Amino acid sequence: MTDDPNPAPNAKLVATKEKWARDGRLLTGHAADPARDRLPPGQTLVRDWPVLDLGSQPEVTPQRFRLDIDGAVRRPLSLGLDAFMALPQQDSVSDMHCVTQWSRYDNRWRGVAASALLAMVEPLSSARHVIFHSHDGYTTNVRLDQFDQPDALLVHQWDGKPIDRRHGGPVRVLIPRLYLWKSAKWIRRIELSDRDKPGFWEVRGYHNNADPWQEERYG
Ligand SMILES: Nc1nc2c(c(=O)[nH]1)N[C@H]1C(S)=C(S)[C@@H](COP(=O)(O)O)O[C@H]1N2
Ligand SMILES: [Mo]
Repeated sequence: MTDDPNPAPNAKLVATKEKWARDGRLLTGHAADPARDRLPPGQTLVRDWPVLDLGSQPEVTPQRFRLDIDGAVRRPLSLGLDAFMALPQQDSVSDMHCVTQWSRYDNRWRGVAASALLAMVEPLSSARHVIFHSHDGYTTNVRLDQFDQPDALLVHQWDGKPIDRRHGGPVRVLIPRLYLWKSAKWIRRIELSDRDKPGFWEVRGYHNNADPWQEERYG
């Protein structure tokens, strides 16, 4: 599923972020209402788009690209890049909120709606959770109802251009109403499950639910 050899995550970066979780860095103690407050508590607006990863940026060529959607589904799906691009496309504008503090407004995306992919695989009635698996060995988890939202997409364009390798191209997950660590870059596999499976940051002190307006940074 992942690149072989799978590079070890940057130990110093991981240790720093684990310490932030222990310290409760950036917590204001005030929840906010997304309908009134566009900027979640403790966040700072940026104009550029920072790059965050575990220390490797896998090269996923069009030939290597494959997206599997499997687990608790009636019709597992495995798509090459051409088949993925041939699916109905959706344009969307949304904000990004990273737990390390930055937010970026009005990102223009193009991709395939999560709801369209879910309709194709037909989740079993017992499916409650989604686990994303990426080419760099990264994993992250959300509830199925958090993924099955109109603004959740598998994106391949940002601002009218292909998403570059640093930002998880050719195809990454985008779930704009959760902290950005839930949006897996270099996506390889989407696993549906009856059971929750906390991912890379979720087992290292980061919140399972990750709602920025509730300051669900750590937990
Ligand atoms: N595969 C993969 N996806 C990932 C990560 C990662 O290290 N590997 N980092 C996460 C984190 S912590 C953040 S903040 C965002 C950063 O996305 P960006 O580099 O495009 O800003 O990607 C998320 N998705
Ligand atoms: Mo992050």
